[in-house]
Amino acid sequence: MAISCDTLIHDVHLASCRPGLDGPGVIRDAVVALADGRIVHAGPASTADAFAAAERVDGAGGWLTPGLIDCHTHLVWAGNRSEEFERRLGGESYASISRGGGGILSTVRATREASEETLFDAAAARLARLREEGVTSVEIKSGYGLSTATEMKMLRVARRLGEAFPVTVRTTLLGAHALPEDYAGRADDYVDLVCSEMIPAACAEGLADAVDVYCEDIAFNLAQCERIFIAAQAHGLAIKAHAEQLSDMHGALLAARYGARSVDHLEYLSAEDVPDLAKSGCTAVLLPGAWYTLRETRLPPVTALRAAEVPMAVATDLNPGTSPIASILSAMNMACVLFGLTPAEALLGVTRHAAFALGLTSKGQIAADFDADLCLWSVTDPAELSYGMNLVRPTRIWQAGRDVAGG
Ligand code: DI6
Ligand code: FE
Repeated sequence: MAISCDTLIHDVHLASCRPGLDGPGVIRDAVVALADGRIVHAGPASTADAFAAAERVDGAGGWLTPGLIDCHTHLVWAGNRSEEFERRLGGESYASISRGGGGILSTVRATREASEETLFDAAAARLARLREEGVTSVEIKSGYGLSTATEMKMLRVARRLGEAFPVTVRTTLLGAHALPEDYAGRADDYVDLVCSEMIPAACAEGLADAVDVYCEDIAFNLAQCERIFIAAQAHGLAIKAHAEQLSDMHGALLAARYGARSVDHLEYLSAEDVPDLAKSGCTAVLLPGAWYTLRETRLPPVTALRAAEVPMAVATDLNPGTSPIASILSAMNMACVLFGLTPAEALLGVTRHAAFALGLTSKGQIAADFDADLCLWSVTDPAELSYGMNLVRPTRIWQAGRDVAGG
């Protein structure tokens, strides 16, 4: 008696991204069966006859990957920073522009003034770019409000994007992104606001899945970040941290000690901090777009992270200042070319490991009982996804078992 299913995808190879298999979990000459939004079977082509499918899809010898996951974006913002881009090309540093009231604070001014609708429309256009490349899950941070009202406005927009489009959205409160002008010289008072007002407000409306901080000498120090981690934990929210981007403050280690799901950037992470990071089970999120845009020179310790088997994720860090790059495939290419990841590691970085960074336990792999988030690629090798820039697009995209390639 054949097993009924909604969709059977045949004549494909799988980059399953499952643990314990070669590279990105290669399974050649396979079939995948989908039912009720889940993967019910992924196995050899010979098992196809066991299924009676409402729809059969001929993969034409192409490759199936899990739906791609962009686990670190700031894609809700108003205004743009092209003027700052020109100043940096002229030799000004990111840090000096920030200290002079530009950078994040210039986006904060524009975002506070923008309506929720204006923010939604601008963010929806950026999200569409990511979805065209096969992104089926995305993390979206606040952090350009730096006031409770505007931080909540940003998180509402992020939640609405997940309701309006076929994409899984995880939201992150990043109130501790920069010190707002109205709190100049009063960083501890502003951290009080983040802990006692922003986090409770986000929880009261169910707007945040995690809390993030910018642990950097131009942002918040270890003691301030620790207070925010304690407040996040008290409210049952996951923890993330922008750490060791521009200096080594050992912020990653502090976040890992508080059970952080991910620590992000890590250019200045010292090799001696890696063993404790590995023990914590935290995911290292690499953001080559910011490294490229800022023309950084200090590389994250990829060799040490690899040797310690710290899961490495790769994300766009899509934001108006340091990574105006709405392309997960370009981030994969830069992770290989600039940071020395292999194409297999880059693909795991936007699937299984990105799922770890967001606590998405049913995503990021092609295996029975995982969500039916999949991309079909007309390529001869999954390495083609990171091989170039703007060379490939998925020919089919399924999100929760629905074909969403068209929109
Ligand atoms: N690190 C970054 O690279 C971004 N935020 C952060 O904590 C910068 C965001 C911006 O410049 O708008
Ligand atoms: Fe970021």
